[in-house]
Amino acid sequence: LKLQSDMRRAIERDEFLLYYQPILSLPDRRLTGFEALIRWNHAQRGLIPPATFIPIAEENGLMTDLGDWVTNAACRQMRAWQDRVGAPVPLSLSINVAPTQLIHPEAFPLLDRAVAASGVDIGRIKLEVTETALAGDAELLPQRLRALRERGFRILIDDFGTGYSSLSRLHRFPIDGLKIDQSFVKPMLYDPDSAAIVRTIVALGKALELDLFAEGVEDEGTAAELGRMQCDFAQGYLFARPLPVDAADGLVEDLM
Ligand code: G
Ligand code: G
Ligand code: MN
Ligand code: NA
Repeated sequence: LKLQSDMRRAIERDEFLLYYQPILSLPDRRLTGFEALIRWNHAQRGLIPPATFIPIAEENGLMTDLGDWVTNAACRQMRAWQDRVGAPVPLSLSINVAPTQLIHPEAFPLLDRAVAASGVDIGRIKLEVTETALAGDAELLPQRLRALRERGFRILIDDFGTGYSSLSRLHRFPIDGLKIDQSFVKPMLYDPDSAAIVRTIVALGKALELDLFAEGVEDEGTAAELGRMQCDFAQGYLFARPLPVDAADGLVEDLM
């Protein structure tokens, strides 16, 4: 496939960009941060979604380079917001990280450099790792996550509920929060089983003193019910789609 050779050049040519999806607190619906989501603005094909090119990056050993581009761009944006409003912004920034990126020998220096170069507070950066990534029995990933957390990054488990992490494994991972997968959140008002799963994940997370995030919130009723369940944060089309940076700029300015 031609995309794979294009991708190496695309990193150098800056054809990638980040969109930012707002994350709100419940029940008060205040803006608390953004999740950075990568897009590829391909010279011939236009905007390509990550589901198309992330697997190609993985298969071709480009995930670390691409991930490094994402971390640097996201941290730089956080710094730009800080400069724009003239103060550290009271927002967090979630960055999706692939397991290959974390297992790479240069993982720590690369992440440290991105944060140091931007001068943002490391405690505002949340690294999202999918639950599936934790399913293997390798010791390396938990070790890496522990070390990253000791450096000050926050760690969130993404797509929670879709993987196979046992409760004992979850307990061994040094994490700060769970992002409940959209597949349980979207149908929760009309499917009692999905509602029960969401309620149970919230209870589990609370018992482990974790922050709870609901993804894929598309309607008022769901947001209200999540608030009643004491889910802490929500994200979804009801509030905002992933936004181009200038739209996110507007939200940051409105905060101050
Ligand atoms: O934005 P969208 O819904 O199309 O994202 C699809 C998937 O791509 C999501 O599951 C998300 O985790 C993944 N993704 C988006 N941006 C990044 C990124 O910067 N790095 C990695 N590793 N995955 C990403
Ligand atoms: O990293 P993760 O798999 O969580 O990525 C979230 C993906 O879900 C993004 O690609 C984003 O565009 C998408 N998304 C975010 N909010 C909603 C929503 O309310 N409904 C749907 N269908 N997709 C959403
Ligand atoms: Mn995510
Ligand atoms: Na997710």
